[in-house]
Amino acid sequence: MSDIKSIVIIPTYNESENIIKIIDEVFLLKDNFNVLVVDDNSPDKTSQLVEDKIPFHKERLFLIKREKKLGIGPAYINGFEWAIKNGYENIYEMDADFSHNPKDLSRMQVFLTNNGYDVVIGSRYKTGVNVINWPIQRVLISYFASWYARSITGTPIMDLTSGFVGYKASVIQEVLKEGIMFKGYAFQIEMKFKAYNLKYKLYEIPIIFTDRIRGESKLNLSIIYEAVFGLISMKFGQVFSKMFK
Ligand SMILES: Nc1nc2c(ncn2[C@@H]2O[C@H](COP(=O)(O)OP(=O)(O)OP(=O)(O)O)[C@@H](O)[C@H]2O)c(=O)[nH]1
Ligand SMILES: [Mg+2]
Repeated sequence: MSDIKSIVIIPTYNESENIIKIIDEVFLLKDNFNVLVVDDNSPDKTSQLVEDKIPFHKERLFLIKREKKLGIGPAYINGFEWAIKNGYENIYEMDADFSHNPKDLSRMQVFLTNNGYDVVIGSRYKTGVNVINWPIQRVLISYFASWYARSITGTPIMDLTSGFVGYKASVIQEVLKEGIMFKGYAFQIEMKFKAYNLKYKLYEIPIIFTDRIRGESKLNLSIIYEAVFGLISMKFGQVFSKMFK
């Protein structure tokens, strides 16, 4: 069991079919992870399920309720600020839909705690393509997105869009100081890009990613546009700021 104060942040929008099961799986791990759910007023009452569970896991389970669906980026930023204020040292991001296997958190914890890394990424593309049940078009789009993000930003990470990541709190603090511009899943690229540019040590561990079985995807075109065009302007921003330093 690890003494490092660690928390898993799970953003949710309509995850009533998954949220209780995934919290239970995290609590079964030996590592003593706490859980913070950040819900954007899900119409399916995801937050009510969490509220009903909190009395059974006082001091381990927490909930932030936001007014409306404002994107995964701002949800995580709220969660990060809360986790830092409450003294967590290792802070994890994980989806609610079981695409990420909670058991991998224990493997990630080893790298973040004992092996001297600052950021540990659960990577679908570290060793080939480890994706289960995604239609081939989806795999190709995701793989291409990762290649595109790597080429534009110059960040040497195979799975830049991964949303299964552990950060040391100090990394998040420094990255937040730089400011985060993206709201959709480009947010995941931006976090890693900024941590890399701040010279933190990033490490990818291979994970097997499984498509969601329950609930619906929230991926839409505006999230994709933000990533495709936003990354170019983010990279330009970095190049210009270096020139005028
Ligand atoms: N709080 C909050 N959570 C969100 C929002 N959008 C997505 N999420 C959550 O973020 C996680 C990832 O979203 P998904 O819908 O699984 O997105 P995805 O993984 O790209 O798409 P699929 O796996 O194909 O369903 C899930 O836990 C969602 O419930 C949002 O606007 N606000
Ligand atoms: Mg998903």
